[in-house]
Amino acid sequence: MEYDFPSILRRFALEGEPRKVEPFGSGHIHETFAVTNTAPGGEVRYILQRINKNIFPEPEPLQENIQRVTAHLERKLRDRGIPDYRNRVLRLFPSLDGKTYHVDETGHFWRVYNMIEGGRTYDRLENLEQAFQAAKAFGLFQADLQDLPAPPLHEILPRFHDGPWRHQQFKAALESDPLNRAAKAREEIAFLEENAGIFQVLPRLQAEGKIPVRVTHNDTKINNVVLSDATGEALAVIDLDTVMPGLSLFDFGDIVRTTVSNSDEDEMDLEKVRVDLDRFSAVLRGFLEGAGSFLNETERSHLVFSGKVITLTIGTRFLTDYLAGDVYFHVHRPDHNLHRARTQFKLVQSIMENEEAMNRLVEEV
Ligand code: GN1
Ligand code: MG
Repeated sequence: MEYDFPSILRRFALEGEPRKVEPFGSGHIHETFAVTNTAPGGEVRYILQRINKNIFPEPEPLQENIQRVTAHLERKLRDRGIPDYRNRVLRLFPSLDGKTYHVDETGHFWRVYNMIEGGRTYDRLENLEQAFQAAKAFGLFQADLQDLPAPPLHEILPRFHDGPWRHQQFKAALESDPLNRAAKAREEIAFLEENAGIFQVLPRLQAEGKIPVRVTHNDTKINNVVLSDATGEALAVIDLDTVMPGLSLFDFGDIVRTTVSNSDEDEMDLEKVRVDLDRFSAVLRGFLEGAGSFLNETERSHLVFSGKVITLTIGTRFLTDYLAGDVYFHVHRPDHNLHRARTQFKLVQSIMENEEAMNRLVEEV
């Protein structure tokens, strides 16, 4: 897609003049670009995003959430005396009409963030230290938002991690099977139907008042944290569209999903998709270092379970989107969403096989 970047960028109050705009990152939802501006003091880089309005039709509540969350985080970092605190958090740049976004002639909306400098994201982690640091960053992120002042954040994507609801959506897609794809996904469909009982557990505990709703990130895939090139520590947690009220466990679960196997989300060689206990131990220790102080007993005892249920949930969403015709997640090859679902389900299987050993690790920390 071709965009008139200069005219879009002119709508925002930025330093200098645009020199270069390039596609950036590996997100499945928005279109993301790195912008390099030439300014009197040197080059300044920004992140420009065109929001996927099929998924986020309303800019106001979305941007309001992000503005509140980032301002809160920035204040905390500053009060802790962190010298480069402005590079440790995403900051929204205002548009010329004083909003945190700009709507173009086609009705799409755009936003601009600072580029987190001196680090990068990883779709697949390279070592245990990275796993520890990334998980710790997500734990601290939750900790820092525990005292976000009222009112509650908008529920931007209602029922986002609601497993029973995701299962219903899957059944509806299977029922209509508009592209006759179900035949190709028979094994995955069978796996899901066999294991759908898993979805009932957390909603029940929540209804019984055993698991509280907190402010959570809700998309803690490992490439949503920027790690420093120099020190390896986390610089900032990014991708804040789904920060809203949620269960802490879902955040830990998605960390588990995207770290414990040394393989990609769409890995074709299923042999490679399996739990590495050292990786699990690293993310467990990291997350608890950040969030350990406020998790209750029920949350602690479901940490391993959360990895299983969120992996099943995201796998269900990939499978549903495959059946529906790839209408939600960007795809880059034929049957991509089916491959993603298959990989998730293989990982669920591996978590089940390692569940006892993983739970022992939880008891040990
Ligand atoms: C999407 O935006 P991105 O690519 O970080 C999705 C997550 C899924 C993830 C799977 C708003 O995350 O829920 O877990 O893909 N985000 C949204 O890779 O649906
Ligand atoms: Mg992302």
